[in-house]
Amino acid sequence: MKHRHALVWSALAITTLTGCQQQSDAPNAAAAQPASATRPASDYLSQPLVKDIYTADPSAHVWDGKIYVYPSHDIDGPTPEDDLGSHFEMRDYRVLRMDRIGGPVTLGPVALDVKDVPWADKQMWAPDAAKKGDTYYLYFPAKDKQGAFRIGVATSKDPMGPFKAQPQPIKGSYSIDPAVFTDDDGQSYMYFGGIWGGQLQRNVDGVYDPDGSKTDLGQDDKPALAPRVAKMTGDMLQFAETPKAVQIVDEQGKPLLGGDHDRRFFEASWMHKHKGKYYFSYSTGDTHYLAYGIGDSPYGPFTYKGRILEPVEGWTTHHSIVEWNGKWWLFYADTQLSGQTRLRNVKVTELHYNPDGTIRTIDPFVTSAAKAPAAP
Ligand code: FUB
Repeated sequence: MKHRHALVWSALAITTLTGCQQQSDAPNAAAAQPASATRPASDYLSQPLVKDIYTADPSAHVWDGKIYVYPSHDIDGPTPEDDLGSHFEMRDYRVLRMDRIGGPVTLGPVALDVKDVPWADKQMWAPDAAKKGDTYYLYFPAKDKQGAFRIGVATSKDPMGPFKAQPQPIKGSYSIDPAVFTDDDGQSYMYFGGIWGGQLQRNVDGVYDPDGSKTDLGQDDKPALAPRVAKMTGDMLQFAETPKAVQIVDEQGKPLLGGDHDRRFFEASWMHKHKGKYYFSYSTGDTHYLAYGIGDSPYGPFTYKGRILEPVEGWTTHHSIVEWNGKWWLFYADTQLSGQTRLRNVKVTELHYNPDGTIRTIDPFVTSAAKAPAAP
């Protein structure tokens, strides 16, 4: 992938946060290329939740009053960067736990390793988790032995894991970035999909075409590729229906077009419910925004409403939104610790709604004006 922001920031590299380099246990991270902060810490709206490993794609949940974050575990592999994300070579997952936001973060041991997933070959990308009864479910995308992304599920009685994987991926699953939302009536839905390296465009009919497009449909004036949603079965292990397209439309009800890179879906689905409305949020990928739409049903359509987060440092942007202690929180990631797109770090900041239910756009950087002392 082209790495617009990281290229800019790496040119500015300064080394005020080398503590993370000493603490990091990311395999080969320090050896391959010394970690280095790219700006003063005070430039960033919030600070990394953990510095011992690199983490991204944070899916946060509140269970029994505690906050659990299920991130990707970034490592520094040998593969050069490309537009398919081949450099995201993650092999396992580790879970973060907090008793309160702003408090100490517990980093769990390996919760699931690719070597323990019979069908998976590589690239354990952005996961999510769910709870039903006393069982926790870890949902994760990975490439199978044929190079096609599928979505797997693993279970545990402990939210920190270890999780035991099902022997096969979810039947009929494809592409990446599962996000599982449970509605007030107890029904769970999985949202998923991602274009370019996420292969959604190679699964237009749910069948993987290894020779399909590397990017998208290549039709800028046609509706953009849509994320997918499917009801989950009662046991949370399979789709209860064939996945459907999730429509994201403009204020006139027209689907966003493939050429509308500032607004169209790229990857990183998330669903949350606020005051009875459904909020579908996602990354616009190559334009680096977190965007959202609002709808009246978990299936959509969702009317595009704007941006949640302006571009972070790093190519990717991926998030989750949860309510904790009466406030709403955005979990996201950037590359503050490393300056490298493949070595990210997760963060959290408060999210605010406007009186009309829209979300106030967040700037991940602190502006000079905001830093300046108030005039006497
Ligand atoms: O972390 C690997 C991939 O990068 C994720 O699956 C995407 O959402 C993007 O963050």
